[in-house]
Amino acid sequence: MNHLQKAADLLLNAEYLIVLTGAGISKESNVPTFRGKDGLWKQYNAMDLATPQAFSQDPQLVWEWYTWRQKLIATCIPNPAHHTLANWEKNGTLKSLITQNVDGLHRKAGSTKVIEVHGDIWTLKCTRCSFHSRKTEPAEGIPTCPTCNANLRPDVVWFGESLPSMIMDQIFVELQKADTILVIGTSALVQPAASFPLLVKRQGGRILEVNIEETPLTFAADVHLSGKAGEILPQLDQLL
Ligand code: BV8
Ligand code: ZN
Repeated sequence: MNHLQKAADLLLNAEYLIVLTGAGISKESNVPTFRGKDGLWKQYNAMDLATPQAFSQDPQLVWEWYTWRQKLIATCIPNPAHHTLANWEKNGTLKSLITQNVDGLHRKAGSTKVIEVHGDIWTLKCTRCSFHSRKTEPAEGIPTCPTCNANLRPDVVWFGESLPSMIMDQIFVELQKADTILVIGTSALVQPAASFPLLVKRQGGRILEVNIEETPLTFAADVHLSGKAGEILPQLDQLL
């Protein structure tokens, strides 16, 4: 039996299917990945920009990078992989979707049960008070707080920052219920997200992986589907 059919059978027999996505699912929407050959971090070092230290040292540089990404993401549209997952939510195949992406493309495709573990690139929060807001236009310069005038920052999770506890609680509820996790387009390097599939495995669940290359998770996958998410997800959908 080929891998695709085996994966489809596992999806059909799943009682509680959840999905974990990374930057690879948005690659075919022209959102650059982080670590691929044309990855975002290639031009910049992740540790130079997506950290609280970088922001306090040079908020201008960090905001230039986020504004550049916002402008890029504003022109991107969901691809067939995002649409397939949105349809699977509607027809009950998929119970919840955990994404590491901050590009909002799952919501744009119509998914609603989305847990954005690293936040949303369009949201801002104050570096001093509790002010928080969401923009649809890219930032200009360093936005300041209308309440206390301090610098605003992107409300995303940077390296060295822990994920919001409310988000972690939601994730553990989903992981405990899951008997199957479909992992799409992540290099499985960033913690704690990279460990989520292993938690499902440890409780007797199955891991399906869709990626154009092998990752540190491939050894634990029950099925590894090698290829582009935008092509494989519709093929899987045909078999369900
Ligand atoms: C935490 C949000 C602790 C912002 C991001 C050693 C040194 C320093 C730190 C650490 C360390 N060891 C562990 C850490 C902790 C660190 C970490 O994991 N570092 C790694 C890199 C070693 N983690 C953290 O700091 C996390 N917090 O641990 O807190 C703590 C605990 C308690 C109290 C206080 C603190 C926070 C991590 C979150 C960082 N924020 N982004 C922003 O986006 O601007 S991470 C960033 O990487 C993105 O969110 C991205 O999603 C994420 C993961 O990358 P991927 O999504 O996997 O993307 P990538 O490009 O890597 O891979 C793409 C994949 O797709 C590839 O496999 C490719 O083959 C595939 N692909 C490409 N095209 C396709 C495809 N697949 C299918 N189809 C295609 N067409
Ligand atoms: Zn403020």
